[in-house]
Amino acid sequence: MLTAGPAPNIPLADWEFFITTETGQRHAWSWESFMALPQAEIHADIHCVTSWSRLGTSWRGVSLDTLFEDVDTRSGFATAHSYGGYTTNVPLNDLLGGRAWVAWEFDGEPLERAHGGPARLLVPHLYFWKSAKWVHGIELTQDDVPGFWESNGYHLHGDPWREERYS
Ligand SMILES: Nc1nc2c(c(=O)[nH]1)N[C@H]1C(S)=C(S)[C@@H](COP(=O)(O)O)O[C@H]1N2
Ligand SMILES: [Mo]
Repeated sequence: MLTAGPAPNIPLADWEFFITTETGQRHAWSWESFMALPQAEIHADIHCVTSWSRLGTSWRGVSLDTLFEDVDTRSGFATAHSYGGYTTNVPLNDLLGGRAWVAWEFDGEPLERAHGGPARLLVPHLYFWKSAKWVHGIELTQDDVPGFWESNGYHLHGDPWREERYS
């Protein structure tokens, strides 16, 4: 599976990235404040659940560790929300420890809209449906709440090495 629905158009002036916690705290970054954060270069292989892989991809973006620095939470799970309505659930642990980014550059170029621009979640160690395109923010939850594909029979976790495809 690839993309559900049309690619939304988000002008940078309107773009924001949020993190909300279980206590209702909301952290948010404008494009400008997001770009002022430390930027990381990412080299990773990505795996789609329908069998294709792309090896040695290069990205630039902000580590979720950076975005979570001032976030105080006891939640174990996260739901990524995309502009356009797509959602996907990921254990918070999988987003931390240098394993997940909000990426805005691919192969040295701004991320194309078709591939999630202005910015997408990048979680290369899980199946690529977890890498939400046009990412808007992350909602922290106590329970693991199935997202779009997860509600349609795909695995809650999605580790390609364990072939966690379906639930
Ligand atoms: N917002 C959103 N993100 C999404 C999807 C989607 O339908 N909507 N599809 C996922 C799936 S199944 C895949 S394989 C990848 C495809 O990313 P690409 O279009 O850059 O190859 O995006 C993931 N992220
Ligand atoms: Mo996919």
